[in-house]
Amino acid sequence: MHNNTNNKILDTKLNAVSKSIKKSIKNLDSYTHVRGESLYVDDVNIRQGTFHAVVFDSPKGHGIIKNIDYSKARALEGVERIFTYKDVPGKNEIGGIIADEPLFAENEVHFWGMPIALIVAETEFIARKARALIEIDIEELPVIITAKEAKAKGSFINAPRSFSLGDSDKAFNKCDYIFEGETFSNGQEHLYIEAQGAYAEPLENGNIKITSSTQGPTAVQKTVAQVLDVAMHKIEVDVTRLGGGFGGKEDQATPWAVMAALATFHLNQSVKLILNRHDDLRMTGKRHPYESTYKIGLTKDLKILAYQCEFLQNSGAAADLSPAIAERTLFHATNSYYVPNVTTKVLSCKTNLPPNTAFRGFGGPQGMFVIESAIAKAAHHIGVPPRDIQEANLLDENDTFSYGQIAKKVEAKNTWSTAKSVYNIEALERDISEFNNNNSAFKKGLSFMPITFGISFTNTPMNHARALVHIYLDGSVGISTAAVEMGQGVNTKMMQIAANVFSIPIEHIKIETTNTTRVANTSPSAASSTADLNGKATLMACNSLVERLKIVASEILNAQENDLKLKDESVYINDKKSDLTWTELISAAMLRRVALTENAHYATPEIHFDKTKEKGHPFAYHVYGTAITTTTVDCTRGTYEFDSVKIVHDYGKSMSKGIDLGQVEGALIQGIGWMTMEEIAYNKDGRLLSNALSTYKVPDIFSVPKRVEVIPVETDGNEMAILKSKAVGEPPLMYGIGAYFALQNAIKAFNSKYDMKFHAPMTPEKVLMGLYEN
Ligand code: LUZ
Ligand code: MOS
Repeated sequence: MHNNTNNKILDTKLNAVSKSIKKSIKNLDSYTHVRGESLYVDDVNIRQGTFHAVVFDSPKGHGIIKNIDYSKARALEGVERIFTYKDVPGKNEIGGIIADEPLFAENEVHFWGMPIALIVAETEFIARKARALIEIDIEELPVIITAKEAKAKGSFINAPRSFSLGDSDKAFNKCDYIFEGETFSNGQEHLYIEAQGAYAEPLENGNIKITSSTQGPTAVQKTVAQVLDVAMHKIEVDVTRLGGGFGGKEDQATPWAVMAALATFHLNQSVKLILNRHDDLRMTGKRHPYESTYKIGLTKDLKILAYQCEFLQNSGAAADLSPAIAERTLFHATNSYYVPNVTTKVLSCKTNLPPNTAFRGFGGPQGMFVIESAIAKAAHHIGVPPRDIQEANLLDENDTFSYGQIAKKVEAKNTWSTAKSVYNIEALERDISEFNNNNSAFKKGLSFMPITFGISFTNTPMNHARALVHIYLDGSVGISTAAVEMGQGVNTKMMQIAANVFSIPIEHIKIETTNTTRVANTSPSAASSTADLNGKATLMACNSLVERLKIVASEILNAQENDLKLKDESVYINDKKSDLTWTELISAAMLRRVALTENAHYATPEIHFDKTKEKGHPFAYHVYGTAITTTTVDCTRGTYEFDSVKIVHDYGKSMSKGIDLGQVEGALIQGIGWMTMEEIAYNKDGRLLSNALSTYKVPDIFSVPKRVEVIPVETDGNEMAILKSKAVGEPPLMYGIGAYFALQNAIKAFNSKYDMKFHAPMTPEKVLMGLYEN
C-alpha cells in the first residue's frame, strides 16, 4: 500500500529537484501532435486484406421491425458479409451496469440511430453504398422524447434514489422565504476530435487484438468476451491515445469495438470500423438533459435552511452509465453550500433517445445548475444580489454533506474571498454599473460561481489502479498503467513521477500504450481520478525499485542504504555525489540478478459508501474554486461576449502547472458552451436535428471569453491526491455555469420586467426574447 514516508521524501525532493520541471512542464504529447505524428486508431497500420465496416442503424425512434431486406446490399460487389444479432455467439448484450442494451436490435428499435447490423466490405465506400440499399419496414410505436413524458408514463431505467439530511419538510416551517421553481438543462455533444472507432485483428488460436479509442480498455475486453462467448484472456485491447473522450468513450466506445471483433471472429480477418461524424452524432449518447423541480427555503439572514429537489434525468433508451450519473447529481445537488435540511431525489427516465452517457462532470453540473437557479431566483425576489446568498451559505470545515461525508480541508470560503479581493470585486461591480448606466444598447452582467467537486469514482470498488514499471538494462524506463491518454496530459504526469523518483531526465521515461495484457482489470480513465490512481501506483512501483537499487548501491559504495539518495542520474551518499551513476547502478543490478521490474497496486484508502443508507464517505477529497464571470450583451441583437472569467482554483500543489491550467481553461470553455450555445435538438419523432457542426454550435475562438485568468489558491493539497496535486479534469467545467447567470443579470439590467429563466442553454435567441419580453 501507499507509503507515506516515501511520499514525504518524494515531496521534499520534488520541491528541491524539480522546481524547473514543475514550472516548465508542458504536455509532452504536443511534440507529436504539432508534427501530425501522434497515432490514433485510424493511423494503425492495417493488414493486407483488412475489411471495412459501416453500421446500419434504425431510421425510426421506436418501433417493431417487420422486415429487413438485405439482398440488394449483399449482392453489391465488394460486400463481404452483413452481421446481425443472429451472428452473436454469446450474449447480444452490452449493458455495463444494467443488462438492458442489445448490441444489435432484434425485433424492436428503441432509438433513432440504434445499431441493427454491421456491413463489412472491401472498402468503407462500398459498405456505405451497401447501407443505402438495405430496405427496412418498421411498424412505428409512440416515441418518448422528454424525461417528463417518461415520468408521466412510468417509463424508468431503475428505481429512484434519494438522499436526505435533517428534516427538510419541517425546516420549511422555520423559513422566512420559500421559493419553488423548475429548471431545464439540455444535453451536450462530446464532439471528441477523434470519432468512435476500433480496429480488430485476428491473432493465432482464435485470439483477437483490438485497437480501440476507448477510455475503458477493460470494459471493451469484458464486453467482447461476453458477446463472443470467449474467455477474456483471448481478447487483447490496446490504446495509444484518444483524440478526446470527455466521458463519451467511458462506455460508448465499446459497441464499435465489439462489432469489429465480432466480424473478425467470423471472418478471421482484420476489420476496421470508424464512425464518420454524422454516424457518430446520430448513434451515440450525450450529456443527460435534466428537468428538475426545486423548493428552497431561507431565513431572513439569507441562510438556506431547507432544500428539496427532484431531478428527472433523461437517460435515453438504455441504462448505460445513467444510474451512476444520477447518483453523482445527488452528491453535488448542494454544490458548495452547507444546507442542514436537504431531500433530493433522482429518477432515471427511459426515453427513445440514444442512451445518454458520461460527460465531464458526470451529472454533477446538472445538479449544481439547479441550486444556482434556486439561489438566483430567491435573490431576485428577496431583492439582494445572488452573491449575498451564495456567500452566506458557503461550506465550512466539518460541515456535513447530505450523503454523510464530513467536509475537511474546505477551501470554499478561501477561494471565494480570494477571488473577491484579488480581482477587486468592488471595482468590477462599480465598472459594470457605470457601464450599464451609460449604455442602452449594450448591458453587462456579472456572476459568481463557486464549485465543490468530489474526487473518486462514486462506486467505491472502482477506485484502484496498477502500474508496471520496467527499467531496461541501459537505464531507460518503460511504464504501463491503466491510464488512457486523451489529451489531458496524464502520460506527462506519469513521466514526471518516475523521473522525479529515479531522478533521471524525463526523456529517459517512456509511457507505453494502455494494454489489457500488461495492466488488467482496470477502471476506465474517468472521474478526474486517472492521475491520482495510476500516479499513486506508479509512485509505489518506482519507490520499490529505488529501495531495491539502494541495496545494490550500498554494497558497491560500502555505505548505509539510509544515507543514499538517487539524484541527477547519480547516487549520492549523505548528499555528496559518488562516482556511481544511474546507468552503472542499473548494470550492476543486472549482474547481481536483481529484478528491474515492479508492479504496484493502489486502492484509494478510507472511502466507503452504504447504498442502503445512502450515507458514507465516498470521496477521497473535494476540489474547490470560485469563478467571476462578466458578459456584455448586445441588446439589439441578443448576441453576447464574455469579457472575462476570473477564477481562483484549488489545484492543491499542482505538479504540472501548464497542463492543469490547460484543463481549467478547456473545461471552462466546455462548460460555457453547454450553458450558452450548444443546443441539442431532436424532433418529435426522435430524430437528431442538430446533426452537424452547421446546426450544433460549439465555442470557437471568437466565442471564448476575451480574458481568462486563473490563479491558484495556496493550499497544502491533499495526501490522497498524487503528489498533493489535486484532480483537475472535471471540476472547472462547472465554472461555466457562471456564464448562464451573468447573462441573466445582463438581461435584467436592460429589461427590469424580465422574468428570469432557468432553461439552458441561454442561446442568443433566448437572450433576445428575454430582452424584450413583458
Ligand atoms: N465515471 C464513473 C465517472 O463510472 N463513476 C464516477 O463516479 C464518475 N465520475 C465522474 C466521471 N466519470
Ligand atoms: Mo468521465 S465523465 O469519463 O470522467
